[in-house]
Amino acid sequence: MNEFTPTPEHRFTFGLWTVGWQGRDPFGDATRAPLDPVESVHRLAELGAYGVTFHDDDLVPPGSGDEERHTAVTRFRKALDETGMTVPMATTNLFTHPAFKDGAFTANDRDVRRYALRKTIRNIDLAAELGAGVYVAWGGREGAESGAAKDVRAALDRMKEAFDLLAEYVREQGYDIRFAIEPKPNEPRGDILLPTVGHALAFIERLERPELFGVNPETGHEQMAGLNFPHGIAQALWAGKLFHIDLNGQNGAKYDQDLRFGAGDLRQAFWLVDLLESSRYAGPRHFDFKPPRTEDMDGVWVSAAACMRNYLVLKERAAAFRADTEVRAALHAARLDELARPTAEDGLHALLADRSAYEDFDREAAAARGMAFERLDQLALDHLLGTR
Ligand code: XLS
Ligand code: MN
Ligand code: MN
Repeated sequence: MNEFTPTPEHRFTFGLWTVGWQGRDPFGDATRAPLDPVESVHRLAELGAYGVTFHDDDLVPPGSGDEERHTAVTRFRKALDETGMTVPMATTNLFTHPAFKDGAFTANDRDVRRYALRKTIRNIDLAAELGAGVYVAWGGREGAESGAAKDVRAALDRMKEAFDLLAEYVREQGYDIRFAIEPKPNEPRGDILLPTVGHALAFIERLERPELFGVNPETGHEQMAGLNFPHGIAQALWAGKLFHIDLNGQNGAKYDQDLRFGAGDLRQAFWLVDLLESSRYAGPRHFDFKPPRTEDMDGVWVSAAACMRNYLVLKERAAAFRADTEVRAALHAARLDELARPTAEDGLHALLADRSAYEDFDREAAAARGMAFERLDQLALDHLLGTR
């Protein structure tokens, strides 16, 4: 045991669909056999995880009758009891069945929309039963490939209607559940609604009960849109809306790679861990990755263990960076403490009366001041590389 050994206190969680991914992609068949959720719970517990999450269909095979459903849930519960694993989050599969080809809450077909709501509500009951506090909603197929096919404003009305109904349901049942909307710019649709953290945050404010809604940003999804993930997370934290997070790895703007955490953009992963730890984000560190289809089952568990290890290594590296006295001096030289100070705490009238703010302001001197960011960033890189 050392500081890089995961334990349940670290609150690492995994989707059943992550380690359970069989490696089916648009060009190739499955490379791995199905994985029993009960085995996933045991293996992940042995690796030091805190919990698992699931789509309804990951746990209860689609098309199951009541008896099969009961058996699947009972076996799963037993595995949770035996291992002490938790279920902090659950979500709905509204994208695999062909009925969802044009979306779920925003499908043009009204009967599909009503079915999607009922399917979601059914799994919210199970989520509540298993003690989940967060319900994730990823709008996988809420989108379009062509312009006239989707009236985006009408679709957003339907999306709002769906979330308002779900919030009403949760309230009526007295469930202690909040929703986390997961943005993604594209894939499997050409364009998906609520494509980024920013779009989702703005949408939430239009809901009837915005306090019940936050975001579940995924590393690779923001990076697919060319965005800076730590910046998106910082804004979600700033808004009090980081209800959950999907950690993984991605190499820039391309298909959704879902690499293990730490693969892909390592520098963004470093700043992300620095941010989550320094902001004291209290939610689970949830991995939504796909062990590449090149791997056999041994490779799957290696990949899952590496997600947790990489998080802990980066946590140690970020703490070393923050504790370094030279870094503190560099932060001061880069005037981060000045950014933390309000711009006009003396008020509007004092600002207007302050000649040094405008009439006597030495613009050329300000322009000539270096920001000293390069020294600061090189110190960060040295810490990340382990050379400090
Ligand atoms: C797919 C999403 C999905 C959600 C849960 O890209 O990441 O796995 O996290 O439905
Ligand atoms: Mn993804
Ligand atoms: Mn995800």
